[in-house]
Amino acid sequence: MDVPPLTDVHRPELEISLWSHAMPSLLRTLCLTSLLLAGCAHRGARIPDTSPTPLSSAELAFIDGLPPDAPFDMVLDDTPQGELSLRAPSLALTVDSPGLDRLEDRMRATLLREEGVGLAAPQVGVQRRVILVQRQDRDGDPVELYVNPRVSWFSEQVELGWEGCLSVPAGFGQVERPTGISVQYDQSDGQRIEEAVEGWTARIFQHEIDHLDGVLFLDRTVTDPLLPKDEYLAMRERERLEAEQQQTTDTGAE
Ligand code: NI
Repeated sequence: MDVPPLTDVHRPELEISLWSHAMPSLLRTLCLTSLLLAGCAHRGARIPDTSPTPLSSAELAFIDGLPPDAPFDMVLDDTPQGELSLRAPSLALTVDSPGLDRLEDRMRATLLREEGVGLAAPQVGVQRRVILVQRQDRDGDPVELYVNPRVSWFSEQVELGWEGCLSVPAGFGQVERPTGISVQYDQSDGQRIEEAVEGWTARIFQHEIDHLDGVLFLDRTVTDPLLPKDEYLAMRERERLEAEQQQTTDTGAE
């Protein structure tokens, strides 16, 4: 997730491309459309519910193609790879899979370079249910890795908020999302735990977990057309200055 001013196979790719070639385009479109509609209609839907498997030799070769401190290339939505990787559901991963540590290192290097607050593995070409989330609700805003995350509960209360995406260069848009969630994920010791998350961090979790089901914020935004990045940054800067001025006025009135 990209919000700079707010602090701000079994190789899946091969399977998908085989699937893509083998299937007539109309049928393919219908399948993708159904996946997207399913993703939109049921916020908590996980598609598909696969058993976790370790990274394949082809996935490991891709991850180990560069050193652990080397960022991945981002998969962008307006490219042929983006249309497949970003729109396909990702597979569950075993938490003790060889290579997960290198995947994490390279994803962290990517998030750092992109100055984002969250990243999902399919955004770097790895079709697995793995995300990074900056926990702005914790001291020091640590970036943490989550394996097989799933939202198990959504609050009825919702709010609009601006979102961007490292895979969507077109711009930013407002998305209505529940303000609180419960998220389940697998810990490294194999335990599956559930945690309540609120506010901005809950929004990041929802955005990243959407990626694992092939859903982009574009599917949920009420902003049409998107606000280009330079205009978005200018708007946030204006808001910041206005808030500062208001604070000065308030202080002067005391
Ligand atoms: Ni994103």
